[in-house]
Amino acid sequence: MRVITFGTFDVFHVGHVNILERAKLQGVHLIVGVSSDNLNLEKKTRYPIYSEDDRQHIISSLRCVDEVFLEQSLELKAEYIKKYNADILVMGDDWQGKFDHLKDLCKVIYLPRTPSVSTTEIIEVVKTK
Ligand code: C2G
Repeated sequence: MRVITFGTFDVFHVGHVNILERAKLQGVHLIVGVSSDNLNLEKKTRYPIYSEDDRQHIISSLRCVDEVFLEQSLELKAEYIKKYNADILVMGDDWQGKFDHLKDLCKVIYLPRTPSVSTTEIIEVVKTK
């Protein structure tokens, strides 16, 4: 089974490792769409701290990850699922229900987020030190 997941993975932290390792366990091949810098500007109205090249580099170095590509638009999930032949889409449960319309293309699974860790909080803590 081929698993696909998406995310920015900025200021990489343990919550990111946890979701990627658990995504991999759903199948045998894990494909990760790393959100582009421009997509983040649209979504979070700021550029990520780490560039899209560095974020892709970090994700592709992980043992649980088999393939990485740049996610250029949130609207292209169906195209990416088809292009990469994914059987399962995994997302964190902050996206619960948001991708149910893709269920006729592949299985959609939402996994619980790791509590008490987020990039936004890390940035805030570092700012005040
Ligand atoms: N995550 C997690 N636990 C945390 C923080 C993040 O499980 N404490 C998960 C999120 O649920 C997501 C993945 O890690 O599945 C990446 O998180 P983000 O980098 O915040 O990505 P996001 O903004 O959710 O982007 O096309 C979809 C979007 O690009 C997803």
